[in-house]
Amino acid sequence: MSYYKIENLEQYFKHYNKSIREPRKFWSKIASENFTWYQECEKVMEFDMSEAKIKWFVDAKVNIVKNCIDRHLARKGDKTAIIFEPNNPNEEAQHISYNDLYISVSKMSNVLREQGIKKGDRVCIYLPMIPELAISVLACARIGAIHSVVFAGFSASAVEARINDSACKMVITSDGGYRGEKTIDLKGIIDEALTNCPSVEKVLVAKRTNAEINMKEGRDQWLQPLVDEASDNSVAEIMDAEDPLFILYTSGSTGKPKGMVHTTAGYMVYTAYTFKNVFSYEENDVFWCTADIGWITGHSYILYGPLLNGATTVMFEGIPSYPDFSRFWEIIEKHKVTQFYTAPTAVRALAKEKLEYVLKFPLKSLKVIGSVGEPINEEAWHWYNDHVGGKRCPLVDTWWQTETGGILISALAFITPTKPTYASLPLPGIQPILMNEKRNEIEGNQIEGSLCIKFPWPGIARTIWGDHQRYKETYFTAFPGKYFTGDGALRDEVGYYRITGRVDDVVIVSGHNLGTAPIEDAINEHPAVAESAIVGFPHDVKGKALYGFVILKESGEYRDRTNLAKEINQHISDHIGPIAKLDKIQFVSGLPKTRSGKIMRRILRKIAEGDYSNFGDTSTLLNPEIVDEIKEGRL
Ligand code: 6R9
Repeated sequence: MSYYKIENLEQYFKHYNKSIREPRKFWSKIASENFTWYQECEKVMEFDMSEAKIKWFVDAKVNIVKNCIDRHLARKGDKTAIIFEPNNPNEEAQHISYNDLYISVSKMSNVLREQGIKKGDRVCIYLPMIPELAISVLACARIGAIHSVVFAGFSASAVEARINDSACKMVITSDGGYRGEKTIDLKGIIDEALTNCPSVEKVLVAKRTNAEINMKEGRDQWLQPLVDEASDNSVAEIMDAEDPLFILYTSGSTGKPKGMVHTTAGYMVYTAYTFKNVFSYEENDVFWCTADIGWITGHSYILYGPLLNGATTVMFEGIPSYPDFSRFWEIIEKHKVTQFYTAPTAVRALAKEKLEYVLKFPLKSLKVIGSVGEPINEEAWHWYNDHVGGKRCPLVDTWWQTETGGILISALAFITPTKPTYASLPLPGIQPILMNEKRNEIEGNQIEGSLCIKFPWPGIARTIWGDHQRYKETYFTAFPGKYFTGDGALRDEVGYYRITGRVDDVVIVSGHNLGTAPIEDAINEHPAVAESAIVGFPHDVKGKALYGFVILKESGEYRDRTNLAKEINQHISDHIGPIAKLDKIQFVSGLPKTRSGKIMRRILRKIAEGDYSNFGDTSTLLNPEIVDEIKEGRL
């Protein structure tokens, strides 16, 4: 019996039980039957959760790109691997076949080698959603270089911090990027970032907007001439199962971003398996995930998961509102998309517009629709299900994280009955548990608690780049020996999970994880600011928006508060990126703090929400009087 594809609900339970009783047998069979290995593993797994040490497919040898591309060539070399849909609908879409992709990636990998990149070197990729982005990622993986894709909406100082954290040797960027009607000066941002990045030796620049840019002699080169010259014969590097594949940064509870490290074999097996089962991908389907490859969703479900399954995957450069609000639906129609995977924030934004935008298109090609990034509220769920899915496509609400590599809790299309706002059941291999405040597991159903996972799965991140101690402390110490997700969840009467949101200092704005600490650090650097605290509050499109409480320095120099608020937002935009701007800023004379000096954010959250009903226990506050002041001054 093969475990790779689950065919029905009964089989799901069977596979699930097998994966829990005999995880090693379960995953080794999947790994061995569905991938090409230079050498299979000696031992399926090894772990010590209290030390946060996890290994999968120990001593196996593999190259993920051989599995994404080379092994498909004999049977489907002419099949489209990537459909590139440009920002401007009048520019022709590109259909990149598996043969084309093989050649482009091979050439690019030789360019990297010629420029001195070797196995284990870090390469920062700061590109818009153009084919060069996919090709660069895969070229790194082909030669064993560790890619660190930085979302091309991050500011110079955010890129700089990420480049320096992992000492990248090279940056791959472009002369610019298109975003709706705007163009973005990516090379200018890189130039600014690189004034302070000693590790970077080379910058390769793809052409996209033909903008005038500076090329620094000895450092910067145009990519295309190098690719034209390069050979398309590139031997893939033989990688150890646990060699790092990539680093991807995510926000944390301190100002420093966490470079999550994913390794080769476990990530490969897990993304391929989850892609196949959650979306029920069949040959000839056209899969479209609207995320950016700068986020984990793009890594796992635009590139690796689909390509590992020999699928056709759509890569869209633009935004849902350009040239108008029907762009997504037009693209589905144009490319006959069968699986569509997007974020609740996009659904809510589109649901606000006239219904004609979506009703104009029959969307008959669609078979499955998916949601990811944050909890999907009931209203958005129904709008998406009724108007996009036509009430006939299963809506899979997929819960997972940068750290988990792939989807952990989700319905499987056509198999698991869906329930609005519920991610539903864990995938095989995943053992979710809910913990109470006393740090004990709460058993049974109809309960709510902090969501932990009690046994490793192949796709889990292995460490934080350069800081294993932080990895251990962030994920494995709150509930010793368990992986703590940072999310709260409830389990209903039949065992379905509903994710209720973050229980830590991360706010999800339009599907982007924003740690409050780095934003506070950025605000506090403004010369007028003494201290600040950020919380999330409900927003009908973004899900959550940011509310900042700011204490000014005494000097009194800054009397024009409207301007000051603008300056603070500009400061955030420069330090982190426009996504982290505050929707509301309230100037206060103090913040509610405990005797140990911790800001009591739960009170600020309630004030930001306009809910003064129950502040809970405030007896540990050092300055309870401040609560009334803030409440009365609420904007
Ligand atoms: C894949 C991704 C992770 C956080 C996660 C949770 C939230 C993601 C969700 C969801 C409810 C879903 N989240 N999917 N919450 N339902 N279907 O988004 O990774 O950017 O690291 O964010 O996103 O709070 O902890 P990442």
